[in-house]
This record gives sequence, C-alpha cells and structure tokens, in this order.
Amino acid sequence: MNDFKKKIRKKLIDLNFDFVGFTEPTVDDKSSEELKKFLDKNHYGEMKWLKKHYEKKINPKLIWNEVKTIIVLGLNYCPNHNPLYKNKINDIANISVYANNKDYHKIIFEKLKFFQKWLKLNHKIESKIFVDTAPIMEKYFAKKTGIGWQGKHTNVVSKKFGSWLFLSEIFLPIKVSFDLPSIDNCGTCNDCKKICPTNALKDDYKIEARKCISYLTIEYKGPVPQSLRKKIGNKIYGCDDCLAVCPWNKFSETTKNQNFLSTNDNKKLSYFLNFNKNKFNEYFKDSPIKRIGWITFLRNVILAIGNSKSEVFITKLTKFLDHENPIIRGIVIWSLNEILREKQKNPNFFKDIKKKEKNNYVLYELNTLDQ
Ligand code: B12
Ligand code: SF4
Ligand code: SF4
Repeated sequence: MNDFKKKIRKKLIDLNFDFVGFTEPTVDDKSSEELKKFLDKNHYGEMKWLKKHYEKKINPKLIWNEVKTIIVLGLNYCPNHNPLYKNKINDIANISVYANNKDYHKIIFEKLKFFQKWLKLNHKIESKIFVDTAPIMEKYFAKKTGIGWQGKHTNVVSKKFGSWLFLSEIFLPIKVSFDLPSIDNCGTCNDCKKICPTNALKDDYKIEARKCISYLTIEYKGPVPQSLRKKIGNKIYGCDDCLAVCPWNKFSETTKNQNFLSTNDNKKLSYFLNFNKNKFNEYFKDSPIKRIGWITFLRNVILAIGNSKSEVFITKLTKFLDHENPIIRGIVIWSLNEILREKQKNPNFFKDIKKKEKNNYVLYELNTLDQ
C-alpha cells in the first residue's frame, strides 16, 4: 500500500470508521442494467428521484467530473440485542435499529467534513463527501472495495459486521490504488427472503421496494395498501427483519458508537399516540424520524394500533375520527374496525360516520370494511 493511501486510511480509522476501502468510479454494465430493470418495473414506487437520477447513478463523473477514486466507508451500528423479539410484543412501538437514537447522516457528515478539511490543509487536495445524500450506488461501490457483498436482501453484508453497516463515500480527484471486491457468501441461505413479511424479496438479490415495510412507513405518504397493513404488525418506522435474521450477524460486535445505541426501546404505542406535532418535532429533533413528519408518523402509529387489536385504544382512536387529514381518518377507521371486529362489538359503529364523510378516499375505506 502506498504511503498516501496509508495516511488516508489511518486518518479515517482514527475518526472511528470501521472500514475504509478504495475503488474506481465506474459502474459495470450488469449493475446498470439491473438498476434499469428495477426502474422500468416501477419497483421504486413514489421514490421518483431514483428514476430521475439514473444517469448520475451509473456515472459518478456526472456528480463530480474530477473524481478518480471513490473511498467507501463503513460504520458498524450493530445493536446490543437482536431486534426480532420486538415483533412479538403487540403494544410496543417497533422502531428500526438505525433510527433509535441520533441521525447517522449528521454524525457521519461531521466526521467526513473533518476529514475533508484535513485533506485540503495537509495535502492540498479537494474532495466531495456523501452520506446517502447523492445519487450514488453506495452498495455497489461498497461491494467493489471488499467490505462485503450485496446479500439476497440487497444490502451489503460483511463477514465481520454482518448486515449492520452504514455506508458513506469520499470522492478524490486523484487515483489511489484500488482494493479487491469480496465474493458472495450467501450460498444456499434464504433466511432473509423467508422472513420478509410482505414478500418484497421474492427474487434473489432484488427488492420490490413498493412492498418493503421500510418504504411503506418512511418514504410513502399515502394510505398504506390494505393488503399490506396486517403484515406491518407493530412496526412504526422502518423494518429490520431481513437484516436481523442474517446468519453473518453472529460475528458482529455491538457498535462502540453510543449515538447509535437505542434510547427509545420498548416505548408503548400509547406513548406516541399522545404526541402532537410540536411534541413530535421536539422529541425527534436529532433523529432521522423527524424527516417523515408528524402526519406520516401518526398514520404509522394508528396502523400499528389496529394490528395490536387492543380494546384500550378505542376511546382515544375515536377522537381522531374528526382529524382534518383524510389519511388519518382513513387509517383510524381501518384500525377501529380491526379492534371492534376482534371483540365482535357494535357492527353499526361506522354508519353515522359514513353519513358525515365527504372525502372519496375515506368513503372508500368505509365501504371496504368487512365486518
Ligand atoms: C432507495 C433506498 C431504500 C429503498 C429501496 C431499498 C433498496 N434495497 O434499494 C427502501 C426505502 C425500501 C430502503 C430500505 C432500507 N434501507 Co435504504 N437506501 C436507499 C438508497 C437511498 C438508494 C438505494 C438504491 O439505489 N436502490 C435501488 C436499487 C434498485 O438498487 P440496489 O439495491 O443497489 O441494486 C438492485 C439492482 O441494481 C439489482 N442488481 C444489481 N446488481 C445485480 C446483480 C445481480 C446478479 C442481480 C440479480 C441483481 C442486481 O438488484 C438490486 C435489487 O433490486 C440507499 C443509499 C444510496 N445512495 O445508495 C439506502 C441504503 C441502501 N439503505 C440502507 C438501509 C440501512 C436501509 C434499511 C435497512 C433501513 C430500515 N431499517 O428500514 C432498509 C432495508 C431494506 C432492504 N432490504 O433493502 C443502507 C444500506 C447499508 C448496507 N449495509 O447496505 C443504505 C446504503 C444507506 C446508507 N448510506 O447506509 N432503502
Ligand atoms: S426491510 Fe422488512 S419488509 Fe423490507 S425487505 Fe427487509 S424484511 Fe422485507
Ligand atoms: S440472510 Fe442469508 S441470504 Fe440473506 S443476506 Fe444473509 S446470508 Fe445472504
């Protein structure tokens, strides 16, 4: 390894990155084609930016013409427990591992900025830094550096860190010797595909994002498709099932970064139902959850409450029937019906609501109740 590469690696390891790899800024034909197929099938749903930036994705020079080397960084965020146990506790608000404390984008960005200044000051080299902030095929470049391989759940899996890695990149305008890619170690394992509640991983190494709970609870703002609601269970933000079941996690060690360890664990659904917009913004001010906004968060909480089938929520949910937002009224109707149907109570409950309701979508929810 040349001296300069050693210096860069040391600096980044000193900044507590767990992996530092170097690769060339080109995308091979196979991966460009696969991304194109994904887009042509509309598997991206409402994430229209994925389609819009296709050309940049397959050619990093369209992001920065000077780039000659991509440094890929991995940061271990392995939790101190396997999060799968949470799926079974109906009344808890199940938040995915990456969102249970500080926003990783901000934490990684600070480190990258520090490095960028150091590089300029000490070596007079300009650079560009990214953490999920540009149309870069982060997993593809990660795989090329040898950090791990793209598993059947489509995320990068490492022998050392399992599936718990955040990725980020630095673009350099100089060529530094490239590392070697690692090979696929999924073998005959299909655990991630089997566990996926919505069958979003039907085909090996491909995801139908529109069906993924992470997409439905984070990216998608509309009414969650009725056929997928029950499969979401108690998940109110993201999903980790396919990551958590991966057998390679057995070699991973709990993250040393306190900012990634959970501070939210096992809060009840009722805790969040008592929030309002201000409380939401205040409570999640440093968290990635803030990005989805109060209404989408409330939609998710109410949906999970429907899946809890717990009668204790009936009075509180009823108050949301007058909510100004139709998405909220629609999901309240569905959730109340799930709870009331379970208890075989009051089949006429929704008749009066139907008389008052004017919104077509909410009327659709009312007309499709199967009690
Ligand atoms: C859009 C997006 C999503 C979407 C789509 C998910 C996806 N798998 O792409 C949604 C909202 C569903 C999502 C969910 C999650 N995400 Co996300 N997401 C992204 C984002 C912004 C872009 C990814 C992208 O371009 N996807 C488009 C798909 C089509 O591309 P692809 O997976 O790279 O490759 C596909 C094709 O090209 C093709 N393909 C390519 N080569 C080959 C070769 C062969 C042989 C075949 C058959 C196919 C094939 O198949 C692949 C699957 O369709 C990246 C950040 C970034 N800039 O890269 C983070 C990123 C991928 N997400 C991340 C995380 C952590 C998550 C979640 C775990 C969050 C959570 N807990 O809820 C889940 C995991 C769900 C899952 N199983 O993927 C991390 C993953 C880190 C890692 N270790 O890999 C990233 C890299 C962010 C980061 N900086 O750390 N995410
Ligand atoms: S994150 Fe959940 S819903 Fe999405 S692919 Fe993985 S297991 Fe399926
Ligand atoms: S669970 Fe199995 S198939 Fe899925 S990524 Fe991990 S090793 Fe590969």
